[in-house]
Amino acid sequence: MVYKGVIFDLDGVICFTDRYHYQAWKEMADDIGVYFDEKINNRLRGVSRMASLDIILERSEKQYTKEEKERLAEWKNDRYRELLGKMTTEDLSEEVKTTLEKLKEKNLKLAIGSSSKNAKLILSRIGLADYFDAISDGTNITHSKPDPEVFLKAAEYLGFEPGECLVVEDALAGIDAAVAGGFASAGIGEAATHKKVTYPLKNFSELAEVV
Ligand code: B16
Ligand code: MG
Repeated sequence: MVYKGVIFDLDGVICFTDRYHYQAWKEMADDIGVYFDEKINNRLRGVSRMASLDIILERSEKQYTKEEKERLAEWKNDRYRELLGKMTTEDLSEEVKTTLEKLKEKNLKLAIGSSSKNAKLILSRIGLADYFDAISDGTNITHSKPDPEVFLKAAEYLGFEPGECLVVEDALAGIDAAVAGGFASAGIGEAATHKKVTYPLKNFSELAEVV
């Protein structure tokens, strides 16, 4: 299959903001006395902010009101954005940079398909503010992964059909979303183990060999 576009998840694919999400959620969970660890954190990959909070609060004995949950999510997001302030262009790996360049040389159009409402801030921290042909993120969707909305919007912004695009993901929920939207997919890390992934990848650079 010859693709016209490639749609990238951000956190866990282009850069590794997952450790900052973990740190901010961990501080919040410790503050309210709720157990939280790396294993629970893995369930938050690709999941929206409020849905992530609901997963963390599964361990809580207290029932939180909508307003209380909004306050907790806001606290976590403020702390997360403070941590994002530490990111620089050094946080973009040579491997990712070189592979993206190779795809551009093949005349592929590149888009972001991320659940994050902080995607544009992250892209600017790592020096990719104007690099992608389209950005679909948490600010333009109402349903997060495994719903395909974020990828359908990315394909629409690129002007291509889902069948003409390849989605690159690190989360199982992201591959579910790609399948639901009619996209081929490439999986990194845990996403490479998904039964329906089109191309299980060992590393990011292998992407240049499959498109
Ligand atoms: P925010 P992705 C996702 O990014 C993260 O994997 C997930 O952990 C996070 O909860 C979600 O973005 C929302 O992020 O709180 O910044 O809006 O993997 O879809 O790029
Ligand atoms: Mg991800």
